[in-house]
Amino acid sequence: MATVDTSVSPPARVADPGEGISLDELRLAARNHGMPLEALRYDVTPVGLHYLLIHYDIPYLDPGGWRLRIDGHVRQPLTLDLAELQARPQVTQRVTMECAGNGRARLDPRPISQPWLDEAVGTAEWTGTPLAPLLREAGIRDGGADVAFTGADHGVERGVEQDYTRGLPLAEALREDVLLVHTMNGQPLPPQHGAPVRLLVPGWYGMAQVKWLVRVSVLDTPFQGFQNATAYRIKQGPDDVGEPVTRIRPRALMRPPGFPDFQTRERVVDRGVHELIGRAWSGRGAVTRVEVSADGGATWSAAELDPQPGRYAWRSWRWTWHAQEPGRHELCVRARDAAGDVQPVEQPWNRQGMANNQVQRVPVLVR
Ligand SMILES: Nc1nc2c(c(=O)[nH]1)N[C@H]1C(S)=C(S)[C@@H](COP(=O)(O)O)O[C@H]1N2
Ligand SMILES: [Mo]
Repeated sequence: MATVDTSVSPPARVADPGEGISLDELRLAARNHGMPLEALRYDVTPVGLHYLLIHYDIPYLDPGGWRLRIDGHVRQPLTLDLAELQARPQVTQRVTMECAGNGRARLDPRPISQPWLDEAVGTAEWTGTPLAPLLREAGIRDGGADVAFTGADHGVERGVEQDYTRGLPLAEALREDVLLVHTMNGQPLPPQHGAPVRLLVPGWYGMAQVKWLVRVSVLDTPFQGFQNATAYRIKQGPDDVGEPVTRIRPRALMRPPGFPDFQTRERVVDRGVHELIGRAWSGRGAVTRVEVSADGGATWSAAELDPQPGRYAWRSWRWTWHAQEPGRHELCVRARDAAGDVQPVEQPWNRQGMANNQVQRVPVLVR
């Protein structure tokens, strides 16, 4: 891959002590919006309220001219157009997707990147055709290791010019629930979510869900591209190799109660009884418990859970808050999953702010 002058494309860094959000971070935040937390009320997030993360520009792909190439370490490379993909068996799955950088802007020191607070999440009904039968038709040769998925979008990141490409272990790519999707909530995939076709890998953080997909290539060596080897890793120091970011860690969010102040978005509620509602999810095992604290995390009690609507879809929860004492309070919520993982109260800091699932804190004024 070509490299570009680092005065155009700076290296990764963390903010200096007290350094505020820059125009660069604001520009990223304005392009890549979160899901407004009041949208936690919907089982399936309306398309325009689903979060968005786009590394470069949204490419324009004419659906009539779009082709998907399946090649690499296979016996018979394939090329498909959209009609052929849609003529294959179709599956619809409700899946919660979350950006691996969710929560990053709350870390101290703050990794400079897309400055998410808590809202980089959404749940959609995705329709498409399973990838595994297509890979079997292409005939994976012995020694297949990873599958590389390439989007039509092009840019430069920390000096490395690239088409957005992610590698996935072959065993994950062959899961029956991994889909090539063309439909979101019953509508054709919109441009910002990857039209005409994206990859769906239920349970994995967003970076694996490659949009504007044009090439699927089986590799006989581990994928070493930028988005796997450099970007999506959990590391402490700038030169650490780190651990790859894979499946979504458990997280719960609440719909903030009452009404907000315009500028600070601090909540105001009347003294009395309030039903708190929200959602919880994990890509590592079903959500087994959600706990709420009305005193900033000093004491916790269990929320009531609805049934899990599909293995990789968020689960709804509710908890009754007796807001007796006028004044300022802090509400918190945390989830636990079947793998025994529970959200940390203290920040799980890492240098790129990846897979950070510290508990949500919602300041509320009771009047
Ligand atoms: N081709 C391509 N695919 C991509 C991205 C991208 O920039 N280019 N961003 C990834 C990241 S980091 C996330 S979190 C999800 C976001 O998907 P959404 O915008 O549909 O919510 O898309 C992933 N797929
Ligand atoms: Mo992301």
